[in-house]
Amino acid sequence: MKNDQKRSMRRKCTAATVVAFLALPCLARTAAVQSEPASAPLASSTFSDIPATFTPDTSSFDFVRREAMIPMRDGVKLHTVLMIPKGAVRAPMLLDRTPYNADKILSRSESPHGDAVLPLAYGELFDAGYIIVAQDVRGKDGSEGDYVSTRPLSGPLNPTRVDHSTDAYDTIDWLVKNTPESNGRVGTLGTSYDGFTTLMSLVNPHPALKAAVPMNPMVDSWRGDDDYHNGALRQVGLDYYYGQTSTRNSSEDIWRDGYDDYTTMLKAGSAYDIGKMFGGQDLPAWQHVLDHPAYDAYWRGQAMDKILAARPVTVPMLLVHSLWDQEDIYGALAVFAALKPKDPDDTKVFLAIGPWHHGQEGHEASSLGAIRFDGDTGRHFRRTVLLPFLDAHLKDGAAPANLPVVTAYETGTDVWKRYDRWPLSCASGCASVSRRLYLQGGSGLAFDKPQPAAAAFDAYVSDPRKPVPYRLRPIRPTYAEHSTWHQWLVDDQRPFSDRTDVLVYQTEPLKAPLKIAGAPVAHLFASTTGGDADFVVKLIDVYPESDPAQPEMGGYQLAVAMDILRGRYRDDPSDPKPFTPGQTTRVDVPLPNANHVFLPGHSVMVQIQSSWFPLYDRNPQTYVPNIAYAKPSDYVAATIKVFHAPGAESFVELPVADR
Ligand code: PG9
Repeated sequence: MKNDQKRSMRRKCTAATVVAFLALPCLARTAAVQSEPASAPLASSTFSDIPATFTPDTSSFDFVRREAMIPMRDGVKLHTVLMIPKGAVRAPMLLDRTPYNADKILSRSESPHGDAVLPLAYGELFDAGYIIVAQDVRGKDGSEGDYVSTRPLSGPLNPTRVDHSTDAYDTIDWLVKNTPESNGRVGTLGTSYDGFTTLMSLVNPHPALKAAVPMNPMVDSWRGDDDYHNGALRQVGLDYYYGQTSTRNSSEDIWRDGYDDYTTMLKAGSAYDIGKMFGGQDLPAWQHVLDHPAYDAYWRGQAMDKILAARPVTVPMLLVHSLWDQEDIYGALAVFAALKPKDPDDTKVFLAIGPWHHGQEGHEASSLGAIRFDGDTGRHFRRTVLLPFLDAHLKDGAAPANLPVVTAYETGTDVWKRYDRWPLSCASGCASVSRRLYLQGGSGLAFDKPQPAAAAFDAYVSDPRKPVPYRLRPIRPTYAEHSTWHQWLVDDQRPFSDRTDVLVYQTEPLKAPLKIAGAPVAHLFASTTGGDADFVVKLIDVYPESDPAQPEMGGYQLAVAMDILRGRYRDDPSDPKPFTPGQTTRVDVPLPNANHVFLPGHSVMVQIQSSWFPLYDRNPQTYVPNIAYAKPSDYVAATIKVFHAPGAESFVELPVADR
């Protein structure tokens, strides 16, 4: 026992000697122990392997990690982590404000090297001399205060005097006054929610804010980002809100009994019923989503494109958009459309468009699902667009970035393009004019109007008891292990074209390339025997049956733009109204932007259906006040007709662009 005690003491001293100024007392104590008689008891206060203080030796590290609790104007302190290149002098700072745990974001691995500790993209920026700062937003993880998911600006939707705009301002103010290594210039950046906080930093920006990079930002969660798409509810949001808002540190994970979400959610019923299985009714953020099914003041008042358009554009920004963004496919381009007219001399608002899933620009990006690109497009973007943009605005005496207004990856041809505007095409009066691609009898699709003699419509039965899956089953929960949620937008659409409740129209193989650059819109003439209906439209590039270079891609059906519209909002997103059963009605379905070339030998396909489950909740097809609370008896099958007759010609307006 005594020998053990001595060994303990020796170990303790060995550890303590790591810190130079502890070395002497340690040796003295060792000597004292050795001179004591073997039987003398040791004082319990000295019997510990853990030194009173321990300072790791980080002298070989190439970074200094600093933590701060930064006070906001209401006294709440926000937990902030700074990763400073060792020896930095007049370095610019990049700030990411996040609900996803600043500590975790800035600790990819245990390493003495900043670029290994940081996520890939931040590591590259660190190597380029930036101080990387991450902050927990109020109410999450290490920060004090109350969390409100995508907290609205102070005003009618937020009774407090603090929001992400004031918190960004107060943080930047503190950073420039308390970071001696910095040059006093700050950039904000982040992806998704952090892209939203980046946009918020542009509302009454701090004078030291010199650049912003909102990547895949959440902008309007009703029109086309996380919660709804054109009024159709994205049920997968439940898992997100459960994880993010049931506890402060996101420690609670949602669970599943079954393996296939299609079965689980079909059995449960409405979106409210699904939430109730997990206590969703007690999560205010989820309930807010369910209780605002229409585009009311709640959503309009939070739409970041509208908020920013009402203010001057003073800070240069680089908006980043992913063409196959499974979460926020609407936001970045909506902000670009809203703000570009306020930047007549092209010095403030820039856009990058890549062939990515949500956030893929920050990672390795040479492919997405089965689709291969021309090299690592994420790296290309970060080196040739992101870094020059940030350097030009944040580094002392840096050269101008020489960026075009728009840097966009063209899918189909796999080349990067420089544009002076977005979209390239317009309705009329510009070089690239949009063209109508008409649905035809006999499953045809062509730029000519349908012949009067042909069948007037096609019909299908949409049955909410057998909704069309949004991807091949089994469908794993979005955030489950091995989920491939991130790539679902490039899934082969062939399995769905075989269903009797999916209409399919296809052109002949193309003889010349067909380029689109902008947002297609489907204009449908349709009727239903029900009181309400959803319309899903998919614009698809059908590959030739045989491709010797990539045989497995023979006949692949790659969606280049697809989306859903809840029919009750067809005329006014704020004012839903039922269908009159059997009456032909015009329904316009806006699709996400594409920058794509359909190559010769490929053909264009349009698929139309009335459910996309379980990503979107089922439309019961009986008109009820709020579909999220529909009762089992409300779900009825309906016959949907889509017309291609004179006077009721359904077509997709393609943003055709000159090549
Ligand atoms: N798309 C996620 C999100 C953003 C904003 C609100 C809710 C969810 C995200 O990836 O952060």
